[in-house]
Amino acid sequence: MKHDTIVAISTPRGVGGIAVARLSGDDALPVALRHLSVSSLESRRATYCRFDELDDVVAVYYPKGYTGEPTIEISCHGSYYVQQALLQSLIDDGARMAEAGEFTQRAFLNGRLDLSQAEAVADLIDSVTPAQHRLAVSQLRGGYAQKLKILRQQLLDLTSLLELELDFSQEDVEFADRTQLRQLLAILDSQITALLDSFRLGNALRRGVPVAIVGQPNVGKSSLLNALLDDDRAIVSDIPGTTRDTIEETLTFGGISFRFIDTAGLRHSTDHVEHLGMERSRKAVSQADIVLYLNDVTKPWAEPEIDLEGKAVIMVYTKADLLENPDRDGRLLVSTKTGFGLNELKKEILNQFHAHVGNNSSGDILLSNARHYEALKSVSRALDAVEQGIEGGLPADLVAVDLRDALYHLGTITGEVTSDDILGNIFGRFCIGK
Ligand SMILES: Nc1nc2c(ncn2[C@@H]2O[C@H](COP(=O)(O)OP(=O)(O)OP(=O)(O)O)[C@@H](O)[C@H]2O)c(=O)[nH]1
Ligand SMILES: [Mg+2]
Repeated sequence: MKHDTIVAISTPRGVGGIAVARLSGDDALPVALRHLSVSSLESRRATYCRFDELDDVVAVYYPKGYTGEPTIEISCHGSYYVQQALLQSLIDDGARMAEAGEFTQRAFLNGRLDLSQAEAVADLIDSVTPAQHRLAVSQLRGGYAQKLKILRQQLLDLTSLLELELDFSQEDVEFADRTQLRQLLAILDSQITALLDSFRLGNALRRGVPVAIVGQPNVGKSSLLNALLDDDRAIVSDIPGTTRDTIEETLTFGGISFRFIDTAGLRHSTDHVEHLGMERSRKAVSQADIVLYLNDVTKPWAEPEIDLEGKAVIMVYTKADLLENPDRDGRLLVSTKTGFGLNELKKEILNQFHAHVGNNSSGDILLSNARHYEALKSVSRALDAVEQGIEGGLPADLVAVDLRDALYHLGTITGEVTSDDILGNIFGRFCIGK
């Protein structure tokens, strides 16, 4: 198959000291050489030369680059004009503008990366915190792919055990070795369950740990969000019921991203819109890992009228500046007016994160991608059907159908099985030049 030659600027949009244009495809070298002031490029060596009359550049030729195809990277001065003119010259000469994610898609199609690794490239590019970076790197470099490979091998072992059985089915033998089948199933099941369980942490690290701020109206929820962000993000007023909709903002501390969700105050109200808001508050709590339950320290304690089952709850007493004698009495006191207690609150949030969300049974390997999570759930369902089939004495060929189903879903993670829809969805999210 011949690969047409694609080109894009791979550095961020805008003006910079330098910009890098990437050219990939079968004709990448001849196309580039027509514009460079040298007659050849040594492989993997930086060559200082001129690009037409446009700019002094540094060109590097990779016979098999990131995409697995001949690739040229040209570093030019990062002016808007130089970038555009350089691109245009290469396009006029037969290269085509790359689509979003097309370099990485080619790397996948040419077998340089599996699909989960290609997705990790996107995560790596997007990573902001050390935790996100660690997740992406571990998914990119092996550990994760290795784990999936082992699962796949175990599934294949199961299949061949079953097929052995199929071969003998005319002779009406029982499953050759049911205990072995069951053992393998149990091992697979526990590994998949551990991975599925790790998604809570993986997803929290990747997307930010959801922290809901709840409490009665006027206790200072929106003020707390603003104080944490150091920004006037949410409307604050002394009118109870100010916040109607949930407001979400991300803040990073202790190497972890937290998604703070300010919610509508909880109270009995006949106002329709306020009711809708409180519905959203409940939903925010149900999806949160950590809940900050706020109470105005000058008011009597109000029992939370919301289901906090299974959540890490931090009781926070607000408006500490209004206390004449700020006696902590073991309570977590904060004031958004003076900033009192905010650092302590952050520390407590980190503690709760490590105690309740940050523990993980599947070792270093975390599931952080929602697509993989759904696929693994399907694998798990198919394996349940296999188990039931075996227990129920179903013929081996019917059990094999469920087993193939499990293999299919596992294959969608790494890309042994793909559809254009899946690929379009994944690579469409990249930006151009990646
Ligand atoms: N003295 C003092 N007042 C505060 C503090 N935090 C908030 N307030 C005041 O309390 C009132 C309510 O604050 P909000 O942040 O809007 O309260 P809320 O919990 O978001 O209220 P709803 O959105 O109505 O549920 C405002 O008048 C704030 O100025 C504080 O730390 N000290
Ligand atoms: Mg509010």
